[in-house]
Amino acid sequence: MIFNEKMECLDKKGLSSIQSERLIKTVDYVHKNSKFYQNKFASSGVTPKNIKSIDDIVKLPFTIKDDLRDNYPFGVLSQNLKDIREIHVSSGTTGNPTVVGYSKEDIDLWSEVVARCLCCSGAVPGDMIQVAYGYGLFTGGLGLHYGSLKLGLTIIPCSSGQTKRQLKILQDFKPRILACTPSYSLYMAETAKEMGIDTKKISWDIGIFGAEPWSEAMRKEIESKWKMDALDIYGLSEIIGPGVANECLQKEGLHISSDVFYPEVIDPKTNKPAELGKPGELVITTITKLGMPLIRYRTRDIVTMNYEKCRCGRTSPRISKILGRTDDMFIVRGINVFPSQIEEVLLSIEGTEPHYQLIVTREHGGLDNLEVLVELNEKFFSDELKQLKHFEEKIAKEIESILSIGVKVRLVEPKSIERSEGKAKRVIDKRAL
Ligand code: DLL
Repeated sequence: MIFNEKMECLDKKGLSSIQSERLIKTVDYVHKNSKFYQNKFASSGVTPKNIKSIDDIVKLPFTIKDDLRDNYPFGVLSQNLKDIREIHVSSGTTGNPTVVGYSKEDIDLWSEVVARCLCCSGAVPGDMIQVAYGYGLFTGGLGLHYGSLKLGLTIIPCSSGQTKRQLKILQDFKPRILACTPSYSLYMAETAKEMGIDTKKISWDIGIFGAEPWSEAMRKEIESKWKMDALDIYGLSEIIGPGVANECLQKEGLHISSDVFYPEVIDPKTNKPAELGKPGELVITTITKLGMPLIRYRTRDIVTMNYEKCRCGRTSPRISKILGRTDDMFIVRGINVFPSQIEEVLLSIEGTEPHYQLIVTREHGGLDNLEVLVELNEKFFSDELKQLKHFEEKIAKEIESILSIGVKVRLVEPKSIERSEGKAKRVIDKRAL
């Protein structure tokens, strides 16, 4: 089933005309309503008059994550706070998180695009879905929830965690769809095995997995463990949350709702369009949002783009799976982590040196662990073992309060972390993603 055939199967000319009309309207709108964009346009010498069609988008300046952080909390909104109905946040590089505000119309849009994604994955009205993405400030839980309501699914809003309870619900309620991070689905498989559940005989037919990178190899593993179709869903809080793009059952790229999220792929070194089919950074402009529209937002995610019509009948362009990042952000248990966030904590604690390394591993069962190796300075290193333990716990607590995930801190001898003459290697990711 195609949720919005009119928009998802447009011919090139029809799509481009809608995109042009919507871009012109959005540029005009943000120019009238957002001080942030008035200033940005003025400093790059563009006015709404310069934008006559979607092809003129390249004349517009980029928006970056730091813009959101620098204007924390509400400086990028295009509407009064009283017209904002919901607020979500995701991690910033340091200090302030990134805040996103949704108007009533934006929540409707979110519901629509996630409903499209659910249909892409093979969901039909009346199906039961177990939503095991976190509910709360993270966009995963509520995004899948709104889309499921729109499509007419029966929702079990489990949120993440409490794995044994999730598995009991699975056995008793028999949902057809699971939505969570791909790594959590593997962790659930491991727990199910321990509980003696035959994972090949359960009711899930479809898994809607995203919020972190995962490979074809991982797809195969999940599909063989759970005997389901594992589909990829992509999104980011700044744009809307989940619902930006989703694979259809052909599994040949993720359909992006480009009538509402206009995609460009650029070479991050030159900031010019990447050659068609070549990997580059995905840049997205929201062309129908009202609360916090973003112009040419640099996602930092690397993809390739495919404009060919898909065998499923949709003409909406497809992005590849996310191939990497142009920055150093990595994702642990669905939580975005920037090394700079951890560095900031370390620098605020007396006794540590700004030499650290982050080691990410995946347990056999699919659970990710983050270990933080920190150099102590000479003075503190002579302290008693008991005191050092206490110190490790203190650092771990501080980091956990910023990241909201448990980490293991290990203090190491002064000068034991390898020095680099160039870019320091902060993250050692040992997961086979
Ligand atoms: O992760 C939104 C989401 C929730 C997407 C549930 C899918 C399912 P953020 O927390 O803002 O939002 O993180 C956004 O996560 O820029 C990517 O780097 C990464 N990411 C999201 N989906 C995928 C995916 C949500 N399917 C950042 N594959 C993005 C790889 C993904 N990376």
